[in-house]
Amino acid sequence: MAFDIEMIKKVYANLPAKVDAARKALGRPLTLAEKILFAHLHSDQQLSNFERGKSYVDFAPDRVAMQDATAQMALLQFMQAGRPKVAVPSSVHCDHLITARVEAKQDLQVATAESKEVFDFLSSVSNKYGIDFWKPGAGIIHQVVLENYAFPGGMMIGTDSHTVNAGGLGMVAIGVGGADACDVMAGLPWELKWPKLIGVKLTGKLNGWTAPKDVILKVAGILTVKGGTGAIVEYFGEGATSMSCTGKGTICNMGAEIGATTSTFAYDESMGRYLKATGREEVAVMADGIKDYLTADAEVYQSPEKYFDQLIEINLSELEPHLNGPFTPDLATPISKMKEVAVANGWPTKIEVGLIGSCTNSSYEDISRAVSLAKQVKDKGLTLKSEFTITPGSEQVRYTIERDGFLETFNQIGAKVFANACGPCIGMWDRVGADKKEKNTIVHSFNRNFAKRADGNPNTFAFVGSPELVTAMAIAGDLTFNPLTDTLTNDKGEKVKLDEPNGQELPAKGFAVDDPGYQAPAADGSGVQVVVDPASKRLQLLEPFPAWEGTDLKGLKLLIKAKGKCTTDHISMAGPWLKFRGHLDNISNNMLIGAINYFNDKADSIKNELTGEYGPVPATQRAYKAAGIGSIVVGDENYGEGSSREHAAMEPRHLGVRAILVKSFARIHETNLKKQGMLGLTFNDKNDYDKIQEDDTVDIDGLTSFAPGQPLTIVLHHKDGSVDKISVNHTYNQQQIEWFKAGGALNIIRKQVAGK
Ligand code: MIC
Ligand code: SF4
Repeated sequence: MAFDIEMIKKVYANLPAKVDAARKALGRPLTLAEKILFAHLHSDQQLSNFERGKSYVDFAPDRVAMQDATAQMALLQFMQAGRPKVAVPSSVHCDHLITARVEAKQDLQVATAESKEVFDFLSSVSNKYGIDFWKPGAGIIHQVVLENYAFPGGMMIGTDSHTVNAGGLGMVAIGVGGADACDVMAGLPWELKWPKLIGVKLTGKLNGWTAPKDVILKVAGILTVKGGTGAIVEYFGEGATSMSCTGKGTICNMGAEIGATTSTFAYDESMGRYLKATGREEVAVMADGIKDYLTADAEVYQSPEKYFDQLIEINLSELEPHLNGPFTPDLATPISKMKEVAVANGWPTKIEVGLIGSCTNSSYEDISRAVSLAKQVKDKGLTLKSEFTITPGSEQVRYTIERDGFLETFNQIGAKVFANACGPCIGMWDRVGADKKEKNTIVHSFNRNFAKRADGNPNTFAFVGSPELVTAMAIAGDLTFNPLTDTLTNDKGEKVKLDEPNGQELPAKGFAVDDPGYQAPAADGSGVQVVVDPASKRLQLLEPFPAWEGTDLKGLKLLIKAKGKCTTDHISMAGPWLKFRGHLDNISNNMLIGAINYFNDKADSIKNELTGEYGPVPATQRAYKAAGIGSIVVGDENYGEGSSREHAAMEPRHLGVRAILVKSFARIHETNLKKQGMLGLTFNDKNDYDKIQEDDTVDIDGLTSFAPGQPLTIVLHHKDGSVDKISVNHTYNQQQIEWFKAGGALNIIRKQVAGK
């Protein structure tokens, strides 16, 4: 049965007329992404020929998805909005708070006890406000969404950057911070800058060792972690239609790693098959009925260069398997070059662990292809050289692969099956020996590989590849092994080659599941009490942030000038800190502890200008706050890349940082800052980054006439008495300026609701 079928019917009933109106207004054929965007304009938003990368536009998304680690803040904010029920279908998924330690069952029991307070909170808030709740063990948000909620042509936002996964089923699905989710659940429009469009034409057909993952690994290599910023990536061509729906999901999922707003594919037979296999034939039939509207107009794919801002072409028949890494997902190396590159760079070549699964790569097809390699271990007299783990994406996938004997095959070669949860992908991996910080290599089929991400060890070199390649590499235990050409030695001393992986797109016997872990909300939740213990270490009700004082900001201290990559993991680390995601004051103790101080190249060691001593970032900022002094954070390119977590914006806000000044921002983080009433500024001249000195006192001028498109001025008072004035830009529109003035967007919603 499909969830919220009435909502989907309504979307499909209105979509064609909206698309036709947009085509007429623009007077040209439309891409798929444009069709979905135009079909979801908010009712108060006038249709116009929006300027890509410039116009702010209001949308009405069809649904909201949240995962446990971000849902806490999203729902704490929603509770303040004063609405009785969510305005659009919404769901909460418990997946990030489960540590992978021993194996699924035991780990799940421990996590359920450890985070009981948080799960109970999420369950009761969901129950009260009409939100679908997926219990711990049900699966990872994006896989559960793909199996149950995603539908072609729909628009969804989710409080996780990999929400984009649903593009595999033809959606425009976008990762946001909790405050955005809160707005949409409260029935308000959702604002996004009209995106640029990148077209990726896939010719040829995947074959042999190459998998959908290699498409996105290749694209990441081409576009880098910034290259998709502000754009929707639309994949098309014969290579797209010949690929499975879940494979498309993998490609869209990792589009987050190139900073893309989202990625999507046109509705095709693979999506129809997937919808049917997951019990949603009704949706497939409806989509078939309007299928011309769920793909671009024919002219677009015939002459894509006319309609996309950038065009990339990849021939799948020639595409090689890739491994991307270490430490960044865009460092792409084709497997045939890995030996040379690894040796030249001195990367440790012994593979300690291979990990498959996660929200990115745990489809039935992925697992069946990986198992076809695992089978060869016994058949060919080999032994598995690395440790090997599997993290299924959902209970439905886990149950089905168990039924079909795949888990048994993995068990036979000594693999470990972890819970259906994020686990090692988000640092919830209690890896034995990681605390020794030894240099070592792991390969995985997840999407991110920033330093410390999986096991907290900064010396773990993590490489990202397809599940089948990861399996082969784990069998060989060697990063220089190329399964396409190299042989392994078996127990008889013979040289053997691994056969190419093969698998099934969908289970021949259909999917099955005993208990999917779903909990429906109460029909009338008004009587449900949500209790937050004031003494709790894990949950804390939110206090409104103070409004802007109405003056320019004078005498700010430089908190930190961050050097190089500063992702949301550097700003608000995950792993052990995930447990404080519902407690703003406690989680603020991790603020920027991973960022590298430009002046001493150390993490979490900055000069306290009041004492002249070096100390941790959070404690220093708390000292400034106690003294009533504001501060400013300076950063490099693509600051805040890597996730949707709004804690990275709320923590500085809570601790009294007034502005973040960087060379450039990642999209979600910039919006999160604005929503929380922070100033997010960029250097007009990037070289001015070099003018910032450690002992500077900083003024921000121009705020009393803060207006869209008007630069602000930053005055740097250096210690030697000299002064530098620099011009800084911002992208605030009028509405966002109001958020800043009110001290945060939520303060405005709260007033609106109170006024009613
Ligand atoms: C991630 O993959 O980094 C996460 C953990 O899923 C984050 C969300 C979070 O930090 O809770 C994301 O991608 O947005
Ligand atoms: Fe979870 Fe990793 Fe997917 Fe994020 S990327 S949702 S942490 S599995």
